[in-house]
Amino acid sequence: MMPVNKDTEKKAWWKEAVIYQIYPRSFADSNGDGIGDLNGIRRHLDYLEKLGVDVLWISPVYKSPNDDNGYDISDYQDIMTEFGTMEDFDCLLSEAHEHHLKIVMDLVVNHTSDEHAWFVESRKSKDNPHRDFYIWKDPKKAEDGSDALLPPNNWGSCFSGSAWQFDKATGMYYLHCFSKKQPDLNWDNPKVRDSVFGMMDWWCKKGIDGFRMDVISMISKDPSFPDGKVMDGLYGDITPYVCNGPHVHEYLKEMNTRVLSRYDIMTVGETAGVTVDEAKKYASSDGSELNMVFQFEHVGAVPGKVGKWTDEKPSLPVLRKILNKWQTELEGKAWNSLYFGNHDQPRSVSRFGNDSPAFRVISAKMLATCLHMMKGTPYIFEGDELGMTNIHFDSLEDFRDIESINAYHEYTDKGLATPEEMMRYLNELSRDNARTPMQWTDGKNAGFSDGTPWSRVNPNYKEINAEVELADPDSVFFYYQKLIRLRHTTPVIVYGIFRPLLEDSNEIYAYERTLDGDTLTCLCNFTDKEVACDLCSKDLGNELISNYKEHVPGALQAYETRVFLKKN
Ligand code: TEU
Ligand code: CA
Repeated sequence: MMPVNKDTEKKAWWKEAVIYQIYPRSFADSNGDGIGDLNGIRRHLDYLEKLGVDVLWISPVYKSPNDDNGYDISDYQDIMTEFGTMEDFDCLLSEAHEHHLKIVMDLVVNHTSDEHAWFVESRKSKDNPHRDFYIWKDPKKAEDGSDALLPPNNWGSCFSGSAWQFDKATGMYYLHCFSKKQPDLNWDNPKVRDSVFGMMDWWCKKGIDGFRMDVISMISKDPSFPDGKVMDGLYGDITPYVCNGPHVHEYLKEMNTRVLSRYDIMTVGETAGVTVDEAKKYASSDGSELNMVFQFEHVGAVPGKVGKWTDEKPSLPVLRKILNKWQTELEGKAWNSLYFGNHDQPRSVSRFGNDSPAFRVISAKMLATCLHMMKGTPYIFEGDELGMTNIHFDSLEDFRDIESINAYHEYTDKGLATPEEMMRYLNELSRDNARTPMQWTDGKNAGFSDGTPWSRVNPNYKEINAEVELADPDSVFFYYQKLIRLRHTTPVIVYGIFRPLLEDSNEIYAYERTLDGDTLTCLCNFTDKEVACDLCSKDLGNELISNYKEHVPGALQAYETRVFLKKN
């Protein structure tokens, strides 16, 4: 393929940016109620500007009963009580801009809360003007002739149980792909699209800088609502019938025309079930839908023992095959997002690196390098810049996440996993691992709150916290700062073509990037052993960054990464 130089590849600020995800509930508590809030974020804008990131993606801050920690919205144009007020938000937005930080909001419009006014109306009667804002179906008759009322099909919710909830008032079921307090909106109804687009425009007029779109690949369902393949002997798999549905691209093109294209904003779709071919549509470089999408193949690389749940870690060959596919097959057609962690995933150093005291720092730096030297927009999840790790809970009572708690009960009640197995799986994969309070200092509650934190602080906050890392030039924090600076000053990192190297190695992830005759080479040892590396002995140019000061000729030390740049 002809090397694409940065002039032919359309340049854009969101291609050159580094995004930092904030989960407000866990970031910083300003009023001592144990829950993070908007004013807590405002207190740390200097920290975020020092790190060097360009954009803050803030998980939902809208009014919500918090059945799913804000991903169940009851008023899109008001702020959740625990997080503060709209005035607090307006201050955060203007102060972020003063700190050269853009703000991207989390748009959750596949579903609302069941406490949203639209749903309160919709469930009142079959002829309510808002009835068709949601997906209502008649019960199915039992095959045994009894008068038992059954759900319209066998679909299972992502949060366990049936995806259908019977509503006595009108004797019908409504669809909820997530919790029963998260009824799915009916995007086939133009009034839903009008209402959503109007709300989006209202936020854009406030001056926000973009949207992360929650499960946006699920907004168009298969109209026949067929039974799915039964999983674990429980419920039907909804993925083929709710992801990448018949009208999803039509609706996103409409969203683009009516809202997105009118503002200089960035958009990233969280596209559960997306394939490379679908991503070429969602994130097409023709700009007709979104700028980029999150894919889930690498974080879901290990098949679950029950559902998604396992304590097995992905191998390097499996991880590399997936990431290389996304790097090479989107080239010139669509833009990648790059992430290892977020509020739904375990901590990346625990999942993909090695969080033991001997290797946590070195492997966190290696993982970050492997990701940040790739082509696409990198996302940093709060605390990953410190090398924060999974927490270990001994009791189910310590967990807070609806997905984890429901899964534990469903799989143990049905005898599909023992309590011990489920506790192992939860400690490996639970979303609570990412939602422990941000570790700011080695003081009370890691400096997160003066009150009792809503979720337990990781006991390792004494060693792992922002304060100690800001005093250590060799910390993970300053390593991330250097990676971000490199991206801001080295065009080949942003626009260079990706080419895999050493594709058969079980230990080393290697690739190169080329642009206008510049060649960057990235080498990452994913193991805790020194491994031979002939590539290291070649003339690859100047070393841009490494997580070791001393090197072994012809080898990579445990979790060693080295990046070289050979200028044209
Ligand atoms: O997540 C969508 C999604 O697919 C989740 O099921 C996620 O992949 C899974 O939890 C990983 O194991 C989005 C939000 O990111 C998540 O926080 C919400 O709970 C969910 O949608 C519903 O809004
Ligand atoms: Ca608070």
